[in-house]
Parts: sequence; C-alpha cells; structure tokens
Amino acid sequence: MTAIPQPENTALAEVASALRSAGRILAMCHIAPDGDAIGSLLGLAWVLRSAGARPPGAIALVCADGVPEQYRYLPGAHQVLTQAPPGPWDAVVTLDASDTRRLGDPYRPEAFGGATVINVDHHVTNLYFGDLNYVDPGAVATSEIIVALADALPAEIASEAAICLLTGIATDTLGFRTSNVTPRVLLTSVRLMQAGADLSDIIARTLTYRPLNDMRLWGLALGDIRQAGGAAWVAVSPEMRARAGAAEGAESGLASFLLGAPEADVAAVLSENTAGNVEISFRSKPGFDVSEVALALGGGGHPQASGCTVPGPLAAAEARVVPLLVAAATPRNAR
Ligand SMILES: [Mn+2]
Repeated sequence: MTAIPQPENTALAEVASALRSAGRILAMCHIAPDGDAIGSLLGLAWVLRSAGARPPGAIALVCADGVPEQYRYLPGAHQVLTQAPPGPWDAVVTLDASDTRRLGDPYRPEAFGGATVINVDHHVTNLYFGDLNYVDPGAVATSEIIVALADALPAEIASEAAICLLTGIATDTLGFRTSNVTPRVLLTSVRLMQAGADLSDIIARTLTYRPLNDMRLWGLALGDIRQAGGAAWVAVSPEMRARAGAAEGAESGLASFLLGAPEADVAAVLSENTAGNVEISFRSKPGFDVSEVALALGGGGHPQASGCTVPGPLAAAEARVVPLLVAAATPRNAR
C-alpha cells in the first residue's frame, strides 16, 4: 500500500499564539453564508476582543454575500463588510470554507500584505490552503472549534460570542438532530447557554424561520419530486423563484426536508441561479456519503451534507448529477 500523505493540522495552541501576536486581523467566511459561517465569523471577533484590547479597525470581518436577513440578530452583524478593507494584515482567518473559491472575491492573497493565512474549518474535504491549518472534521461546526480556540487563547466567552457560536452549532446540526451530535456537543452548548445564549430564540430565528414566499417556492418544487432508486431530488428554476417571489437561498433546508422521506437515502436540490449556474445541495442518511459526489463535481462538504456548483442549464446539470446520486444511494455492502 502506498501511503497517501495526510495534510497536517497546526496545533490549536499555535493558532492561538499567532492570533495573540497579530495586530491587524482580517476574518472572512464563505459565500452563500449559513448560520455557522456568520456565527463563527462574529464569534471569533468577540472572542478576539475579549482576549485583548485592539485599536478600532484592527479586526475586519468580511463575507462577500453579506449577512442574510435571518442572521442579522447576531451581535455585531452590522460590522460584516462585503469587501475587504485595504491591507496589510498580520493574519487572515478563513472560516468554514474548504477551499479558497468558497471565499469569493475577498480572498485575494496579493492584497494581504504577507499576512499569515489561518484556515479554520470542519469540512472533511478541506484543501489545507492556509499557512496554518486547523481542520477538525470531528467538530459539528466551525463555531464549535472557535469555542476550543477561546479556551486556547485564553479568552472569556461572553454573551455576544455565545449567541453567535451557539447559532453556528444549532444550525449546522439542524437543531441537534444530526448523527454527529455527541454529549460533548451538548455540553459545549450548555456552556454557551450559561454564558447567555437563548437556544429557543436562536432556533426560532434560524431553523423555524421561513417567509411565506419561500414556502411558496417549496410548494412549487415539491410538486415535482423526482426519484430513482434510493435518491430523491427536486429542481428549482429562476422562473419558479420569480413566480413564488422568493429570493435566492429560499430553498435552504429543502434537501434535508426531502431526506425525511423513508424512500430517500440521499436527497438533492438543484437550483439554477440568475448567472445560469446550478447550485446543488446534497444530503444523506448515516451510512451514505454525499461528500464524494460533491467532490467529484468540484464541490465539497461532509458525508451527510455537501454541495457544489455546476454549469447550467438545469437539465444538463441534472443529467450529470443523477447517476452519481443514485450510485451514492447504493448501500456500501451492495457495491
Ligand atoms: Mn459549518
């Protein structure tokens, strides 16, 4: 057997020490941000502030797509910029992104002025693109890693940080319903609640939140569920989105909903965006792996939740994706 070289993680203490000594820090999360992207971004900022005073402007927070409506309750959400302010920076921290493309335009190493790039993530498909890399696929959320980082700095987790970090953990676990939720995750969450995070408020604002026009779009998509073997999927076109009056991103959560069907081992939502590309979300039941499907199509993610973007139109994307999806639904012992 040929040994496959495994990328090495930097010790968390070394990441903490790099952050302690960095004067100017730029932190960024991935495009089309979810609760963990925004939660870990803002949570890190609060943790860094409590680790030591820095002059105003010393910490900049960037997400190319801004903060979605349902996450604007997060303390500090208004501080998130869509473009990186001018460098130089001492450290650039990337959060919840398995590759640099996921970071969008703000990831421009030539503008960082020699900053140390610190890649903090929990995706098993992470490409270890940083100067320092702390990737823990055992963590349910990047926000869970930020709790460990706070302890390593050390830094107190006050209520602002706790709200952001519990939001990341609660959303990435779909409200503590995913198979990777262990007693450790619950204990960390208890700690964040004790620090001042209101769990039921977080769940209501993120997971239960669903504008009527989003529901109208779900209705259109669910009216035409496609199925082959153990795979179930739906397609969302720009026309459907316009008819429902729904914004891009309205289908978030739809793949997990489809997976609730006992007939589905794997589920997907194919959504054509206004640029003509098709964004695909994959979900699978434990024992099935959709990270490989996403990776084969240039994306990434976790065994139970992954995603990619492929060229449109929808029919072409569907023809490419469905055979992979059906193969992923075949149980391992039947391969
Ligand atoms: Mn995440």
